[in-house]
Amino acid sequence: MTDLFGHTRSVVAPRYALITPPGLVRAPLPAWPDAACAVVISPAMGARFTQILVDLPPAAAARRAYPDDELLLFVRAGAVRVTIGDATQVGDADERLGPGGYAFIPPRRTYRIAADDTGADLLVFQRRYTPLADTPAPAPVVGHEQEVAGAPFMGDEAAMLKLLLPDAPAFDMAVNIFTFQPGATLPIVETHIMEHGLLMIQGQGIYRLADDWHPVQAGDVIWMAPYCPQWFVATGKTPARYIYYKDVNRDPLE
Ligand code: UGY
Ligand code: MN
Repeated sequence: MTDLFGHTRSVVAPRYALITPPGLVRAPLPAWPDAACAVVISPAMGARFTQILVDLPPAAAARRAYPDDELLLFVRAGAVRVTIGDATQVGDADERLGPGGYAFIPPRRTYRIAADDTGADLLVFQRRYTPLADTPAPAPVVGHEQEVAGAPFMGDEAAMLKLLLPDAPAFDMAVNIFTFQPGATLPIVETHIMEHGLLMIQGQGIYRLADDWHPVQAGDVIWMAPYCPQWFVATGKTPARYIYYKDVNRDPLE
């Protein structure tokens, strides 16, 4: 938006953060030793999950670093081969995923994520899984966002919502994709206990976060803490789309 020295649109506030691409600083992580990773949301900021942008070079691979963590990866560009388990458990998988492909890997499943010879840009949401009494941990999910049907959000055909994961008690995270036609809005200023991690994947708009209004565009990341008032309007002439994480299905005291 601007290349003025000393200026940034990024803001890290007590109840939200807006992180914009020009300020990203990347480094490898234990699970991604050959990748350039930008940890854009983390407990260091007050969040209870981690959101990472991973630039995985050609033929590089990732492995599990923390056995109790679950993760959802979404392919932004390039392609990866995702292998989960050894074909002996429900949901074990071995698939090539291009842009729009995604994989949910539950805790304690072995996996390997290997980039094609083109490399891959990934979005990863990761957190420690919260077990639920008498409920087995969820099985892996592998899919493509283009194959997921959207539904009007609170009856508005101009704001379509896709759920990438099953809405079932075993899952303690949801990852959804919103598509807003130009001028469409969230119908209310939401104020809720769930927190969000968000990546704008197309278009632009204005995000209300607490008492501030921020112009946002594709590539921007937003963290919203529990109870952070939030609202969005899509601006410009093309639809705006974002993918976001939400904690779900667990008692507030857990
Ligand atoms: O699922 C949600 O809470 C969603 N409507 N919030 C958001 O898009 N900021
Ligand atoms: Mn919300």
